[in-house]
Amino acid sequence: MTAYRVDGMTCDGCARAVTRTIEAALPGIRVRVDRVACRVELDGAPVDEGVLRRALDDAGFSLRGTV
Ligand SMILES: [Cu+2]
Repeated sequence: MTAYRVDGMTCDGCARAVTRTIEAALPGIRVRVDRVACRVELDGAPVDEGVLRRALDDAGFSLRGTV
C-alpha cells in the first residue's frame, strides 16, 4: 500500500470523484480515500505517479506526494 496526500477534496462528492478518477486512470488499483485527512491509499499494481498526478490535476485536485 502507498499513501498519498491529495489536496482539494472539500466534500464527499470530491472523495468519490477522486476515487473514480484514479480507478479510470490506473486500472487494477484499489483506492481508499480519507477526505478529512487529505489521504488516498492505493493498493495493487505499481502506480505511475505521473499518470496519477495528471489525472488528479485534470479533475481539479492536487497530488502532494507520498505520506
Ligand atoms: Cu466536493
